[in-house]
Amino acid sequence: MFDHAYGSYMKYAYPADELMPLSCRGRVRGLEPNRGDIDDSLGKFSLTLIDTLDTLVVLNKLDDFEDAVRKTVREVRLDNDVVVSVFETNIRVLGGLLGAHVMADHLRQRGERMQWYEDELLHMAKELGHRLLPAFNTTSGLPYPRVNLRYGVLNPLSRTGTESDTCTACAGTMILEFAALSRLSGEAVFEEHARKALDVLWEKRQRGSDLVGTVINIHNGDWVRRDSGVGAGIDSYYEYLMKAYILLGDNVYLERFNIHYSAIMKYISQPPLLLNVHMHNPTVSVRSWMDSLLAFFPGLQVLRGDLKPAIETHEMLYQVTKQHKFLPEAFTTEFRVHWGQHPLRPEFAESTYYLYKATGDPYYLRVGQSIVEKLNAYARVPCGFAAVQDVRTGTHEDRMDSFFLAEMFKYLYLLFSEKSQLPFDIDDYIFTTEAHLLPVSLSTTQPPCQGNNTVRTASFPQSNTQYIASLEHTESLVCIIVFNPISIIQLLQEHKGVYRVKLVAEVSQTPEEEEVVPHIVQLISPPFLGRTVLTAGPAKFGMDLTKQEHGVSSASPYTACGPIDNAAEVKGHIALALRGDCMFAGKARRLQEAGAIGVIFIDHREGSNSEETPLFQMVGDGDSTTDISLPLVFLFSREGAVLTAALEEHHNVDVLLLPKERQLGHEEEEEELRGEQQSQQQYCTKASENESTEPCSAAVLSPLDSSQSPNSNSGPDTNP
Ligand code: DMJ
Repeated sequence: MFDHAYGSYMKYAYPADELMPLSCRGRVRGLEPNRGDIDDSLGKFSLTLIDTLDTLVVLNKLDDFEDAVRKTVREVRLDNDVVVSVFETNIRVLGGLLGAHVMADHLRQRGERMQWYEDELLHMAKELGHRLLPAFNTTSGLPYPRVNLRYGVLNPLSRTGTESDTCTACAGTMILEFAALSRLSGEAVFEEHARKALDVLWEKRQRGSDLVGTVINIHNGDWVRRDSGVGAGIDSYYEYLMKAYILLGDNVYLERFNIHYSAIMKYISQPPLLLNVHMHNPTVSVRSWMDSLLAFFPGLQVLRGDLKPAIETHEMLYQVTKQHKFLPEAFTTEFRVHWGQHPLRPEFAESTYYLYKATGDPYYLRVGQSIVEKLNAYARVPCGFAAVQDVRTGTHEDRMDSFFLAEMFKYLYLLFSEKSQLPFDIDDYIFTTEAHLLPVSLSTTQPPCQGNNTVRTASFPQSNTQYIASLEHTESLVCIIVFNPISIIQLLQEHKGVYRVKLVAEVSQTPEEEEVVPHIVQLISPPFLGRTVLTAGPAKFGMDLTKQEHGVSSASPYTACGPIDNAAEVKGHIALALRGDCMFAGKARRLQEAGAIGVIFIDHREGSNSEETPLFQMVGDGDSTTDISLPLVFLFSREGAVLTAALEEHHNVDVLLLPKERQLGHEEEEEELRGEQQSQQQYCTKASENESTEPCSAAVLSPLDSSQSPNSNSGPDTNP
């Protein structure tokens, strides 16, 4: 089937953007009657070829892939004087180039193929990224819906730039491709713009319902259409929040997704239906029909781990396809056709694939089989596969959209294939909304050169001097990584050969050769009594840790990146502060000023823990840190959660911050323990006299003898 579709495109249509499968020729914009908005996908850049590249690898057609990449590099131009949709160009062409680059790079590294490849596709992706960037030149940061590939948006020759609105999905479906481009190319600007657009959409959500509308004004951020669903106009905005978290590992995206998801499940999902509601009055449905784009949603629910509603909605969609052969573009809640067109959309196959992978239920293979059979029976024509104009009559339309090759064949092929048959490990990748493959390893690639903390001086180890010197001649702005401490430094060229040095990020790793002395946070007040020991990372600055024993309380704001508003509470305590948003040293200074006597930093990455992630040493901000005299340690989030749970239950918890080797209660420290038992006993007695509600159990009297510590109040013990 794929050979028939792709072969027909290459034979009858290439280098045109799309195949016209009934006329057996290519669709060239301007030469065919204008179809309105859908023609905005056509940029005279051989759209279908680029959108298909990584499908060739998935289907193990590696010779074809190599040929197609050569063709793309040699023959495709991206500087055409044509107005294109920013959204479609991003997901299909930029995504296509990036997915293909990632695959080409993978094959090249395996050493068998693509040895001639020198990142040409990535260079093309970068060029295209720059051609899309003018769209972001709005006061809000939401992108214009269209750009002229050659003239941008504001140039009088561009024939665009007068629009005031865009769809939510159009503005909110940039982050995967733009972040991947930034991280692969080293140019931060793409990720920054895509992120900003997402920030605006988040800010503009309806605060009562946590839903977003379908169309938004790009200049003032006002909602233009306030109906809210998970299909047309919004769909991939939600998809990209979830997948941005997976691809980039940034919790902010997951938190936003989760808030939206709860709202969707509260108002929009009425299993098995997914209805559109008014964002301000979400208990009222705004229409009684659903659109076929929402068929992707069960797949997203699988990624979210919410199988039950995914299975129910998918089953509902399957019943609609049984009745009408394909999913009509729109169908009523009684499954009647509302709009009969079916442009060979892949969303139902996509959800079927996810459900099969999650459940292993062969039922989904039979669903896949029915999709294949219907395509062959009702869409296959001599020159490819033709869209269905109306599912009720079965008439065809002279179009075969590029997503048919990019997505439909990938999901169907993957549904029926074993992991071992693929030329790469599918679990290392995530699908974009156009099913292009991006490696999840990008999450550990730092976004290049963000932030703006300027340092006055920096010294570079001898070994790096040569590297810097060679960069001087090529770039006016470079990022380099300087070890010991690890920091990402940006060199800004002020005049030729003269650089200003800017420290832009601390990196949460320590070079292997530098040994990190493991530290601990040991909870010593009742009921913990030293048995709860949390592995912690040290800091390269602040107090050299000796035994400290203090209550813990949280800073507000919890990140400690702004003025501390609960200084009175923090004063005299060890403060808790969340990692992220600003430098460790800055947080420490603010908390020190507020009167804290120590800081425990807690990782902001959900699920991180000291068993799976190597400990690292926190580094300063490039300035002198001799003014910071507090003891400082770092906990991964799982260990941090133990501490915060303890605090929640007991309000004040005494802890020791100290190097692990000095952990209280080590066998070799029996003597010290006995002394400690004594003091705990005193503490307990004293507390009882004060009518404390803290339990004073056998464990208190014998805290280190596990046979005598059946105390159910003893709190979580992470060090049995
Ligand atoms: C694709 O281009 C993408 O999946 C997009 O997100 C919306 N749907 C079309 C295919 O239906």
